[in-house]
Amino acid sequence: MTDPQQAERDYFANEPPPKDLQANITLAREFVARHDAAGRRLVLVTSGGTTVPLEAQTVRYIDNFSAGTRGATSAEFFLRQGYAVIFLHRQFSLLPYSRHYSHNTRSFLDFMREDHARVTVDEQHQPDMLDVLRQYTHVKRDGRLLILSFVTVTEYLWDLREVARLMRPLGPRAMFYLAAAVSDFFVPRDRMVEHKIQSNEDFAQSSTHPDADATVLPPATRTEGRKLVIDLEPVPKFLKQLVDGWAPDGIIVSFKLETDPSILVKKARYALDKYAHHLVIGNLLSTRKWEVVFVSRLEGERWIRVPEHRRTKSFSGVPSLVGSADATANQDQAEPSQS
Ligand code: 9Z3
Repeated sequence: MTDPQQAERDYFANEPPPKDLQANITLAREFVARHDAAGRRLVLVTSGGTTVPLEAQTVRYIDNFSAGTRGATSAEFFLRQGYAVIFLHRQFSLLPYSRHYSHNTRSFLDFMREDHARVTVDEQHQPDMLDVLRQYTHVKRDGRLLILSFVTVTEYLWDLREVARLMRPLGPRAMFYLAAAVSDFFVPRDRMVEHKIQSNEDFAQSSTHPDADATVLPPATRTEGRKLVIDLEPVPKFLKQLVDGWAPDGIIVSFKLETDPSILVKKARYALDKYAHHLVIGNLLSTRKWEVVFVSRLEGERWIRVPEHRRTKSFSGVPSLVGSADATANQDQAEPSQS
């Protein structure tokens, strides 16, 4: 069994940091210091899916499912509660506030019309848009939202580690709300091919990136005959490191995503015990919009469900569990109902 600290050292020694890491650290350092001085609670919300590039000059990649609805919606709720929020999200996934008018089949332009050569918002959309605009303006005026982005799993982990270290001095005033869908497997840099994988055998590459130590293992992506073979390695388990090494006194809320209802609670409990997080929120891909299960040491297992009659789309077209005022919490131990 690999020592997690050694796995961490190896990972960050081998996987190059994102180009914008220093810029992100500078922004986050100022943000954390300012809100720490104001005595505010701070939460790092992660959101969206991470990618796993298959080539160094990336044309193909493996993606993790997530639109960013959970993260962007939750960030708005934290902001409403007075938190300062670092929103670490997958580039181009949903953002707090603008999510109400983006990524929909309806364009934001559909909410507007021309009135005497000026742009105005349609009468029917005025109340909702005014409400969103006021929240957004308020948060912007207070400088309480910092938006950072990642694309690959390696960028995500570098950003997570550095931001967590900056938040460490806040102790339990720092929360980590890990809604991003993070890849479990990846292509290590020293086994990554440099150029686009070729389907034509005559053009197939046998060598990896020039920095790579090709004597260790063959490229992780290679053609064998006409087949493409992808040989991924496990991403080291960082969820424990977050608790032990990077931000040991922070409050950690992580999400567990499954598709098989019969293992969801078991896996969430396992994560709670293994990683010593404060709360693990389990959800199933098919029902995540209206039911989640909270698994914690204090309360055991608690399902939260949006009542059936509320499971309609909001004006933004995005049904949302977090956004529902009358989501019910119940203590039932039953397996989630499938819809
Ligand atoms: C989640 O389970 C999120 O709730 C969703 C949200 C990704 C399902 P959307 O963005 O979806 O609203 O479309 N996130 C965590 C997924 C994850 O990768 N968890 C890891 C795991 O299950 C632990 S951090 O192993």
